[in-house]
Amino acid sequence: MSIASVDVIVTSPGRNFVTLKITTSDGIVGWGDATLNGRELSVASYLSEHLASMLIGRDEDRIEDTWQYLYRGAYWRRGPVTMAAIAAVDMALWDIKAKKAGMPLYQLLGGASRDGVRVYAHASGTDFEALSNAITGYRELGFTAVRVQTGVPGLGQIYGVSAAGPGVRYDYEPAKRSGDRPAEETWDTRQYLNHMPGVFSKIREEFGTDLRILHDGHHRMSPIEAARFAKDVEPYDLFWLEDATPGEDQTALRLIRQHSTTPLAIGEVFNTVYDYQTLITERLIDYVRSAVTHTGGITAMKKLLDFAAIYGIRSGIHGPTDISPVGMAAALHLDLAIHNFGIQEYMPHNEQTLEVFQTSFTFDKGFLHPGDQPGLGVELDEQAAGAFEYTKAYLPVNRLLDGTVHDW
Ligand code: CS2
Ligand code: MG
Repeated sequence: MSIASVDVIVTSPGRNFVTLKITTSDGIVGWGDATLNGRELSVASYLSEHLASMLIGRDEDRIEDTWQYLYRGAYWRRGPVTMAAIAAVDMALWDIKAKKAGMPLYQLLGGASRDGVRVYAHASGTDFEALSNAITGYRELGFTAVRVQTGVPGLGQIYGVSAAGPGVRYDYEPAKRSGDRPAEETWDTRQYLNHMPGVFSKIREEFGTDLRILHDGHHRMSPIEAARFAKDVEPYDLFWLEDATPGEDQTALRLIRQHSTTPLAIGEVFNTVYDYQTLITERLIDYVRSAVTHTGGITAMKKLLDFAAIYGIRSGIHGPTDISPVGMAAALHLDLAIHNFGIQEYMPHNEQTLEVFQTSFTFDKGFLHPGDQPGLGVELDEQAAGAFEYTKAYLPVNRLLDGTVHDW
């Protein structure tokens, strides 16, 4: 058997997705997610223009060799575009291997280490009342963990808070179809630092101590601001503070660690284990945030999470709606199998997306399970996909009140 065809499918059921389809000479199909929010066509062309031809005729079972061939053979290694392309190939080959074995992928990764995968939902609100309603709604759905994002008085539309208004389940889509340039948002860290501790205090008062509360700083604080924030929120027992400061400046987290025991999560914008080397070996983080789709696939993520396990660091795989159901399924199979599982992000995809991607993972009382279909358990309906044409969309650009460009 060998790889007979490689196809790249770009579709936009509510938001843009790039999916790789690999078909073997025996007609077995594997799917891989290659979605990079705001830069989708770069990955689509990397796959169709540069990788597809070199995959034809390769033995689909040689997953590790293919990974090394694509990583080292590129010469220009690492980076979000390259690693998303390699991830899609890797996911599709693991999908094929598990289908050939007649097993769900997690069985090939060591079998289940738990009965289900604890997930967290995105609760947000422009003000506390809306936020409280959203948290209540998610708790009624059985969630035991929520990420909390809220408006900051005096600031307009900010990260993580749906412009569509409050609700238990809304489609917060950060990428905007804003024509030929990104939309712009404004930000003021000082108002944010002064506002948020009071929000967490009110949440603990209203919802008690058992609820796991997560918060995403989204790369916006300086190291000392992040150290202050992590210290200020310590009494509210966050499950994690995410992207407190731009994570590529790995040693900056030493300062946060000196001031607080608030657990830290970083890595959704990383794409190889090398982005984590200091963070993991110095135990500067508690959770690894990468998405399977952005970090070279299942082969690379398993190695990264096994490396993290040696240092007592757990998984917190990235799972927003800009990771497709294929990428989400890959995360769930890893989540079920690895020992050092932490938590899984879960933003439910909208109805249009689920018209295109037939999934088999299930939600029950705050936990997901990948299902026991052979492979990843997700199939793409190409006819349905053809009905949703790609539309350019950009993540916003963020500016401070004085106009200085800032991390979004
Ligand atoms: C966010 C992401 O889910 C998260 O933790 O940081 O939703 C991020 O904003 C998007 O993936 C950007 O495309
Ligand atoms: Mg995040």
